[in-house]
Amino acid sequence: MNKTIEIIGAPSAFGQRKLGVNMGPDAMRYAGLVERIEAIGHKVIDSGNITAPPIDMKVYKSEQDGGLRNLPEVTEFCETLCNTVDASVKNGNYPLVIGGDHSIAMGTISGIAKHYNNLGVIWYDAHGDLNVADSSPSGNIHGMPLRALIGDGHEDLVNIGGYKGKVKVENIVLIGMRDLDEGEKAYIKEVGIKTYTMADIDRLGMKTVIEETLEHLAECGGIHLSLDVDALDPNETPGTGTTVPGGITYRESHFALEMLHDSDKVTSFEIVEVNPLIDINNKTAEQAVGLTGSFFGEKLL
Ligand code: 6HN
Ligand code: MN
Ligand code: MN
Ligand code: MN
Repeated sequence: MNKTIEIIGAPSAFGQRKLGVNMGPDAMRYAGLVERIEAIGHKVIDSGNITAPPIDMKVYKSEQDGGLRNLPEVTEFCETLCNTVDASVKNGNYPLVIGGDHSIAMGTISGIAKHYNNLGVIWYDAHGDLNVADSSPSGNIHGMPLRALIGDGHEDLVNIGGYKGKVKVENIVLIGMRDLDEGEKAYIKEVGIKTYTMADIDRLGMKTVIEETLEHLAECGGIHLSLDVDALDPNETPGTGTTVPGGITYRESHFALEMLHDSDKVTSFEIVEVNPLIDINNKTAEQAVGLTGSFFGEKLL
């Protein structure tokens, strides 16, 4: 079924320390994002990039132990993104949010969750992004969005969109995990989040992982896919700020997204952490576009 897909560029670099990830949305456009989706037969509305507060380079580059780096900027950015995504769903469009660092998920999902009973979230990432300020090794807010969406963390982050508790732990599936901080490991065990580590993917294969994921989220009123490109192996996919060796292959990721497309269960999509300034010839953005094509139903024959 053809959709009207609204592309919302979310050029945030506030959630981490490497500038360039704010150029991710345009890198994906230059790699042919709009044309690729239109060629499948969908209608595309490119709504451009949402306006980011200015980057204060002195603050951005300053050393800081722990805490919450760029908290006011992250909050302001996510509030704007939340409103944009909310309007997109209200208008009957299919939101495709392109980042930007992963802190933007707090804006995206806050805008989406109120439209569904029990929103499911697939978090395709090397990391859990389940820190709070006290468990964070970096103070980088892109390591915290999923936990804030559940309802833990700084009040400003937890209340983005004017309400708290956007996602329930039982409606989350983590895929691709291979770098979890101690506090994140303890939290996952404590609350029992469904998790597929790289070892699980090796053992079960991606087909079973995606089948079980959809089974786990079968009662959810909608499903959001949050895809951090660092889930993929950095040998193939180098243009991202927090690479971890031993990742998911590009081919396996295509397969996962083809399966999710065929299920017709995923109701919104965001792809994050593409950083063209640390990439090789924009290949990470090109892969992100290729994966997006699979997700929206591209077929060879
Ligand atoms: N991401 N767990 C580490 C931290 O600093 O909290 C890494 C987070 C990476 C976040 O990739 O979206
Ligand atoms: Mn992430
Ligand atoms: Mn990550
Ligand atoms: Mn780590």
